[in-house]
Amino acid sequence: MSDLEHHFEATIAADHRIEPRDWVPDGYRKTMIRQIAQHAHSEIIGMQPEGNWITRAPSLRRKAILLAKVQDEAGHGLYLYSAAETLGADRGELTEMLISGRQKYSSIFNYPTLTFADVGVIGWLVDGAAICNQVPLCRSSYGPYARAMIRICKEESFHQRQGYELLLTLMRGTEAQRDMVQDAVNRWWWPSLMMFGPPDDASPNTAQSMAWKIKRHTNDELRQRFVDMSVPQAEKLGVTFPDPDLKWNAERGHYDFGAIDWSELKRVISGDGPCNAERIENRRRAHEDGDWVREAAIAHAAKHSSKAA
Ligand code: FAQ
Repeated sequence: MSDLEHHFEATIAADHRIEPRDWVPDGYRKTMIRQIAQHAHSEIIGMQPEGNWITRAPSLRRKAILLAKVQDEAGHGLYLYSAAETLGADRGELTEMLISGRQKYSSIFNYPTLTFADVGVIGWLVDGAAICNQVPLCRSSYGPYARAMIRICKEESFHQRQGYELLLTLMRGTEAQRDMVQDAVNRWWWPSLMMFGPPDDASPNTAQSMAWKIKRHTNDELRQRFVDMSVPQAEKLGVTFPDPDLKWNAERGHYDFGAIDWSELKRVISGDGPCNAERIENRRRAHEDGDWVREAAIAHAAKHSSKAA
């Protein structure tokens, strides 16, 4: 084993952080870029479902909250692209890979937001699942990613609470508003469970990512944690999850839940979800519309550096 390899292995074994200056195996770099890029793309594409409701938020307060949340997501995306750049990735290339379908983003953002209750349910369940997945990533072995996660998780906690508070308000409203919340929960529950990825026995990356301490828990462990956390929150809210098999298992000390339709996750990841084409088309248009901004920024930087020289 070379000195460089030894340093890498020792850093992982000691639970220290790998930094951009450190040598890493190609596989580690590739996996880290894939995960960070997929995460960044998810934040950026994830602005669309809720962005859909900014102009129709029912009050100035709700609009201000939603605007702030969607702006936070843009910030998370940019922050994560910067982390990917520390591994040698090029931000422009990552965007190209996203809009040409060569890189993935989270399946969850391919579902439509049909009513304002969806905004609350995304905050509660989608941000809730994101936090469950991302808190352990604060201890991920790659320093810039782990540090990005600390700030991102703090903001996701605010997102989760605004969603839950929105739903509590709707549940105190009319019968029609309560029905709207239950309908949104019925549509988002299963896709939220799919956010954690395929089951462990069908997850090609988990074993290596756990060995490299990129991931700290398996997909199924985090999914179970999310279910256990969500059931009491649903009871407090007064809604049910659309799963007749969901019940407490005293022996395991966890909730049992029904079978997930993995064919749906496969379909949505491979581009055939309800909104995939629309999400990518919007992203492509926004990127092309932004061409002149990037050109102007480059021209400005060139002018600045030639003046300084
Ligand atoms: N959707 O072997 P595994 C947010 C892919 S939160 C799409 O298990 P891994 C906040 C996977 O990449 C959402 N693709 O993979 C927000 C792999 O692809 P490959 C984003 C999925 O990496 C809230 C293949 O399937 N969060 O944005 C999905 O070990 C509200 C095989 O899977 C993150 O990205 C999926 N659900 O584990 C924003 C967190 N699941 O190799 C706006 C960081 C799996 O074939 C509003 N990422 N795939 O190219 C992770 O923790 C991991 O990457 C997992 C997947 C757990 C997602």
